[in-house]
Amino acid sequence: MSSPGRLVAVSNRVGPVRGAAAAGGLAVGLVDALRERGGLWFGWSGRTAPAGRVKLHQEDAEGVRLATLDLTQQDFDGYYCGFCNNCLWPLMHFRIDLMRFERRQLEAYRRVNARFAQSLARLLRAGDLVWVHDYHLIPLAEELRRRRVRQRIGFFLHTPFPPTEILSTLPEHESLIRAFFAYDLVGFQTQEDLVRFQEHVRRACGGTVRGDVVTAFGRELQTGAFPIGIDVDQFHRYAFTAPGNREFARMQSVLRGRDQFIGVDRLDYSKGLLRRMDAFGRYLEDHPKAHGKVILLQVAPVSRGDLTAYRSFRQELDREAARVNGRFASFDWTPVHYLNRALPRRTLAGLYRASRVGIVTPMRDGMNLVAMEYVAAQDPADPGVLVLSRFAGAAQYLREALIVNPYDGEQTAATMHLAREMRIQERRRRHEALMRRLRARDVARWRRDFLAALGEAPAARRGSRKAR
Ligand code: GDG
Repeated sequence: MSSPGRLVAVSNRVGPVRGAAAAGGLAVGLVDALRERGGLWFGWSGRTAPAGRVKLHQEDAEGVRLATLDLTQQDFDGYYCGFCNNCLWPLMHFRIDLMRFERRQLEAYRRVNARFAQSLARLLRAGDLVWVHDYHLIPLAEELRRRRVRQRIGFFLHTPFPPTEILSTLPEHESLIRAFFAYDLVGFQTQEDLVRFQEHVRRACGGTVRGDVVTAFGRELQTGAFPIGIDVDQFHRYAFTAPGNREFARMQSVLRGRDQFIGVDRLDYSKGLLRRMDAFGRYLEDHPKAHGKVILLQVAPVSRGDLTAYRSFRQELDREAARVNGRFASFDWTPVHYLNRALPRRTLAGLYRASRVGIVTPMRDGMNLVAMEYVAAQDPADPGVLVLSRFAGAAQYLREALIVNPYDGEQTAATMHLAREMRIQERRRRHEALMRRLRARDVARWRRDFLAALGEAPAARRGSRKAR
């Protein structure tokens, strides 16, 4: 193959490029590749502007071009708050009880994707490889193709993909699924997600599946599972160098020999926070000897705080944390330490390291990077134990974690106990194995595998789209 073209990454939120590793999120996975190939990163500017004053902003940062577009308030409401986060997010996490569908919002979703495509199409060059991220932008390739973009376009879904019975509850789901077929490659977090997508196409769209090639709507689509990972060594360094190191030492002196359980999650109903809090209460109930000796530190920065579902969830969680504290606290011991602030990434690394048990119990999660960060931040000589929900994509890979069903409060509570009591030899054995798994599937491999598969997506299939 000739020298690779530019990488063009597209995601709802863009950047930062400087200090990307410390910022976390998608930037960790993308920035190196964008720098290497001299890339472009396109997305929403994070700002709203009146209709006539919506602008495309462009700047260069460390060899990467950032191009971001404003949204009108109406589009922000309909697209981001509406269809993306009030409809698609709950749907993708199997929460159709929380799903709110409005045609007006679907229209805003389509409109924003069309606007993105219109601006992006003008910035593309021949040979560019376009990589679109997540549920906000499913129709983007269709809109780009409409504007005669012929470059290879890949899509990666960061959330789970729901079963066909759940997906079919979304009015107009056919058009959403059809939109996937304008890509050259569609990637999922796990084999299970991939199979659910293929099953849906077979059962609901009359399509066929041969290996990883899915055919429907008169087109062939390459699909695959590309589990995302983290930069293992870098995160480990965060925990063992300043300021992570300092936070670790500070936490240890605060704990004074108490054991800490840690949870770190965006404040989102998919993360299982309510049931986790309840299971922790149950653990304390069942183990009076643990009173005064164990703390649950829950870091839960507010996310999508403007949405009603999130506001009421936050209130419920506040009550649940207060209930556990009210029931068990003594004048010199508060069992639940609950923060709604985001902490610097290096501080988090130090806190993970200081915690005997990592509690990662989402009800449903695409992958879950916190589980991996917790493992990477441990001291190999005296590592903590990871308790992990079977419904996180990460459970498919991190087999040596203590796997729980978060719907089973008794089991979760019993596993908290097991984790805390685990002997050093077993902790070391599990940790070593988990580190091997983390290294085998780190973020660099995720990126390499996806981009290689996209680069190899058969040209003939793209050519056959001319008929559209
Ligand atoms: C989506 C999918 C998939 C959290 N609190 C703070 C903070 N964080 C960081 C964590 C971690 C990241 O945010 C969260 O990643 P997750 O993977 O756990 O979850 P989502 O945000 O829901 O991510 C998920 C992921 O995309 C990647 O594909 O795994 O399934 O839902 O890195 O450390 N970071 C800082 N302060 C905090 O307080 N700095």
